[in-house]
Amino acid sequence: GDAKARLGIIGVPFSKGQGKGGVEKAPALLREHGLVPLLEQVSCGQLEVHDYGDLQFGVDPIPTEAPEYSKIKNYGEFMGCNKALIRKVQQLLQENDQFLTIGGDHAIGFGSVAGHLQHTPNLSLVWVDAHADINLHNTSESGNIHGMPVSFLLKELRVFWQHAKLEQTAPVCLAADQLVYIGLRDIDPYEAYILNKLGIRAFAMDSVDKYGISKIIERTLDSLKPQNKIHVSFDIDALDKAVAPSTGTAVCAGLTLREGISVVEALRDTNRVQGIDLVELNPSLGNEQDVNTTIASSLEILKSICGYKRSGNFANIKMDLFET
Ligand code: 4U7
Ligand code: MN
Ligand code: MN
Ligand code: MN
Repeated sequence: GDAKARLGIIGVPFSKGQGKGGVEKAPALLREHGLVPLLEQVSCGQLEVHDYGDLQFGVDPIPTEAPEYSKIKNYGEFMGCNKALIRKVQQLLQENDQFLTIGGDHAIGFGSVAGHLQHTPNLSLVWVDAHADINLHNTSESGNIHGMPVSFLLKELRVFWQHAKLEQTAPVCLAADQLVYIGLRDIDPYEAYILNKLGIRAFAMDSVDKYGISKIIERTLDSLKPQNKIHVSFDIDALDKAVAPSTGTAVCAGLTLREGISVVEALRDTNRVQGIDLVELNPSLGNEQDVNTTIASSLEILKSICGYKRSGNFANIKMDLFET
């Protein structure tokens, strides 16, 4: 119909999931670079963008009955922020057709997806990242919780987070067969074990090289239940360092910008993408040119998810040049 679709945006200036400051500045910076009008333009007026500003959040207590949780850095900050985000995402989905969460580090992937699941239990998750972010408190070498959000989401891994009281915070889980990874190239040994044990579809960069991105996209779409909505969690470090240098855990030999765009275009064209995260852009890292390059790549990815067509778009023009 003629009704415009509504996109709600929430900034989440959270940086405690890892050790490097600066990632909390990304939401304000992307707004300064015209994020909102840009997304309205690319959709040729078919998308109404509503910016909800930045999330406000506090700190949760660390469960005293689980001393091992103090090994995780900033667990209380993580839970405080994600509880607020879980509530906010449900509000965004009540008031909009789609939502975009701008990080912040990837620790917020937990709250963004958990809030989405709460509104829409029939959900598939595409995690575009150099990393699997599926560590448990007892497998993480770094203790950085931005390397763990996926493990809080999966039904099969709930047993490892007994003291997190996830049945209260995030009662709806994701099933491992509705998770697909694209872009992986830095997986910790225990993460590899978990992926293997749960049979999770993980298209690492060697698969991208072997089969080409279009085959990977095809296989990704094949594995998502057709009746499900889709959440795309895009860690900017999925992209190659050449196009996304300003990020906290950059890894060489990543997706080209074109491969990243192809992935999100294909997902967008399903018309089932309901939630999006863009995380890990850190403007305090690298020189001015690095920062500008990473901002530009982030905006290209978001443009494409929100409807920009490289092949051109005349769907919404009013005038017929050829009428007689
Ligand atoms: B990101 C790491 F050890 N796996 O757990 C860890 F390699 O959100 C990296 O994808 C995590 O950027 C990266 O600390 C988290 C490490
Ligand atoms: Mn709704
Ligand atoms: Mn990540
Ligand atoms: Mn990453």
